[in-house]
Amino acid sequence: MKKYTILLLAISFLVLTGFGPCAAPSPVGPNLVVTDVTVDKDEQGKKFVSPTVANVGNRDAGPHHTYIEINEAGAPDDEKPQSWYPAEVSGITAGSSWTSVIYFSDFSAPHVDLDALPIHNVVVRVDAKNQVEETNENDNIYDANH
Ligand SMILES: [Ca+2]
Ligand SMILES: [Ca+2]
Repeated sequence: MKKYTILLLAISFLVLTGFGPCAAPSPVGPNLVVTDVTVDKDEQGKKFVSPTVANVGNRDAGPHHTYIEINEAGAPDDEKPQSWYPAEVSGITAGSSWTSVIYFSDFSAPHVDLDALPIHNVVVRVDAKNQVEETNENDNIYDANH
């Protein structure tokens, strides 16, 4: 009887520490993440931003919206967004990515002259309306100066 008690304790220990047969399987679902953001200008000197969003999950992601903001670098949080652009994305299959070129002139209601800014704070909010159920919802915001 004592032998079985020790065996049960050993199995319980393995299960609790994740080595047993009840270890959590890898999560199933799409996961959208921003993998690249570039800010550049074309031959006419018009500035644009080009975000890339990858689906690093193992299921396709359906239609969703990704919001892109451009702010003056160092602008206080309560003054953001100073300008924004809502991108409609039809979907991103598992393992592939979406990219777009958005001219600064297409951003809505800029409170600042975006083209004149020497440094731009670019914020990308992937799946901003949470239309896609992802395995990780905490890696959807990109925020950096360019
Ligand atoms: Ca995500
Ligand atoms: Ca989501």
